[in-house]
Amino acid sequence: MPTNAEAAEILRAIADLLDLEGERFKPEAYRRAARSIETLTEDLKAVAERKELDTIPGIGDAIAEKIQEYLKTGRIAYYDRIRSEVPPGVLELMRLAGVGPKTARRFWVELHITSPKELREAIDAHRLEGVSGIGPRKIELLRSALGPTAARVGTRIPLTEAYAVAQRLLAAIRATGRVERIEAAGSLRRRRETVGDLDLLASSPDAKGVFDVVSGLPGVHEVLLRGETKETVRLDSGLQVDVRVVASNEFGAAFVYFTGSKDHNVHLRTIARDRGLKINEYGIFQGEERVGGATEDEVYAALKLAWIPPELRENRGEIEAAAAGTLPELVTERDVRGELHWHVPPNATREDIEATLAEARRRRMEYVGAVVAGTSVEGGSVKIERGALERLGELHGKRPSGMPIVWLVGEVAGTGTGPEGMELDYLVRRPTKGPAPASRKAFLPTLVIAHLDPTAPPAGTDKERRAWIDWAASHDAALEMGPGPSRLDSIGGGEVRARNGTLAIPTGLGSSPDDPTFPVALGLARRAQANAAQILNARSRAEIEQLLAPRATQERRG
Ligand code: DGT
Ligand code: CA
Ligand code: CA
Repeated sequence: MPTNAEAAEILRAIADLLDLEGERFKPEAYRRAARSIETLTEDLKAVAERKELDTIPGIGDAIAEKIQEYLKTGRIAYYDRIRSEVPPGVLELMRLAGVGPKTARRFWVELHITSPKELREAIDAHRLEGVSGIGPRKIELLRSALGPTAARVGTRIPLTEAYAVAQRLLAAIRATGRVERIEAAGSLRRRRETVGDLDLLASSPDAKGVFDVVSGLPGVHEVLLRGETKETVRLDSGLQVDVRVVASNEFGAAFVYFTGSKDHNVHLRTIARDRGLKINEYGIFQGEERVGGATEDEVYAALKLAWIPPELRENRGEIEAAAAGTLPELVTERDVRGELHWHVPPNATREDIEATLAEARRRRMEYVGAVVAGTSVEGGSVKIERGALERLGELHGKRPSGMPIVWLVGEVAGTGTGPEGMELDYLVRRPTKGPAPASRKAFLPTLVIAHLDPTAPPAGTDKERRAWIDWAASHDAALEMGPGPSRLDSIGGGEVRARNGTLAIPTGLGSSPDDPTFPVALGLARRAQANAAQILNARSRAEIEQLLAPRATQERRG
C-alpha cells in the first residue's frame, strides 16, 4: 500500500533526476512537496479523496496530478520516463560525498563519466587534472568519497571530513560510559588541513572494555590490530583509527605524545634531556622516579614552557616562543561575535528565520548578516521565499530584545539594492576570474568579505589567491577561512596576516549541530596564528557599524 513516506521518496528522486537534467527551479518544487508530505499528519489518500491535495503547501496542480496517479496505480509515468533518460551510474555519482547534481551532470555530459567505477579510472588516469572547476583538492575529495581502494592507501582526507567522523566516534564511545575521558589527538587535534588517520586517546581502567566498544561501533569495518593499550581499526570508508587507552594519571603525557607532531615531540624530548628529565607517553621521569604527567600543563611546565596550543605544535618556532613567553594569543570560540555571511536556505520560512536568530542568540552573537540578493558562489541566483524575505525586511537593522541585529547582504551583486528595493548593508564578494578589481567602487558598499573562486582553473589558483590577498588587504576586505576550496587554509590565512589583512570565520549558523564548519574554520585560523583583532567577525556590532558608516554618510551626501 502506498505510504506518504514512499510518495515523498519518489518526489525526491524526481527532483534529483531533474537536477541532473539541468532543470533550474523544478527540482526545488519537488523537494518542497516531498517535505510537505512528510510532515503531513494524515494519510495522503484521505486528503486525495477529499480532493484537497492542492491545499497541501508546496503542492500545485502538476504535482497533485502525479500524486493522484501514484495513489491509483503505485507508479508515476513521468518518473519512469525521466529515470530512463539518466544512466543509473550517474545517479550513484551524484550520491558520492562532495558530488552534487551539477558536478555529476558535468561528469556525465562533458567528461562522459557515467559511474563511480569510471570516475575512479578517470582519476587514476589523471584525466580530471586541468579540468576547470575540478582542482587538486576536489580530486582528493573524490578519491576518498570513492571509498577504500588500493589507490587510497597512503592518501589523506580533508580535515572537515575527518572531524565529522571523529565527532561521531567520540560521541558514541562517550555514550557507553566505558571511558573516563576520550579525545581526538594527532593531526586532527592540530587541525592539519588533511588527516592521515585518526588518533583517539582515552583514559579508562578497562582497556579491553573500550576496545570491545570500538570494535562494535557502526561503520567499523575490521579490527587490524589489538594490543594491551592500543587498537587499530579500519572504517568502511577506509579511514584507519588508532585508539589508545591509558590510566588517568598518564593522560596529559599521552595527550602531548599522541597529539604530536612528531617533530614537536622530538624537540620537547631534547629539552627534557637538557634538564635531566625524560618524557614519554607515560609521564615525566627524573631518573627512575615519575614526577608528573597527569595534565599537559604539567608536561610543558616541567620543561619551563607555557602550554602550547595544539594548532601550533609543528616545531616551527612555537617551542622557542613558549620558552620566551611570546606565544601568540590565538582567536578563541568566545571571541567570535557574529555571522556576516549567512545563506538563508532557499525554502526557509518565517519560522526558520526566527529559529536561526534564536540559535544566534544562544551562541551570544551580536549580529547576523543574511544573504538576500545576488548570485551564490555555486552559481545559482539567491532565491528566498516570500515569507522569509518579508520577515528579514521587518527585522532589518532592528534588534528584538536580546536578539542579534539583522543586516541584509548581497552576494557578488554589484549594486546596493536587493529584491523589492531592500537596501543592503554590505556585499559579500567572490573574487572573479582574472585580476582583482582595482577599486572597490566597483561594488559599493564598504564591507566586503571575499571568498576565493572555487571554479578558478587549478593552474591559476596560487597566483590568483595571492592577487586577492593583496587586494583584500588594501581594501578593508576580509577573506574567509575554512573548509572547502573557496576558503583559505592556514597557509593562506598566514599570508593574509603577514599583509595585515583581515580574516573572517564562518560560524556554520543554521547548520546541523554537528556541522564541522565552525570548529574547522576556527582551528585553521588558529593554525594561521590569527588573534581576535585580525578576525572581522570577532569585532563588536558597534565596530562593524563603524565600518559600514562611510556608506551611510556617502548616501546622505549623494
Ligand atoms: P597523520 O595521521 O599522518 O595525519 O599525522 P599524525 O600527526 O596524526 O601522525 P600519526 O597518526 O602517525 O601519529 C600520531 C602522533 O603520535 C604523532 O603526531 C606523534 C606521535 N608519534 C607517532 N609516532 C611517533 C614516533 O615515532 N615518535 C614520536 N616522537 N612521536 C610519534
Ligand atoms: Ca593521525
Ligand atoms: Ca595514527
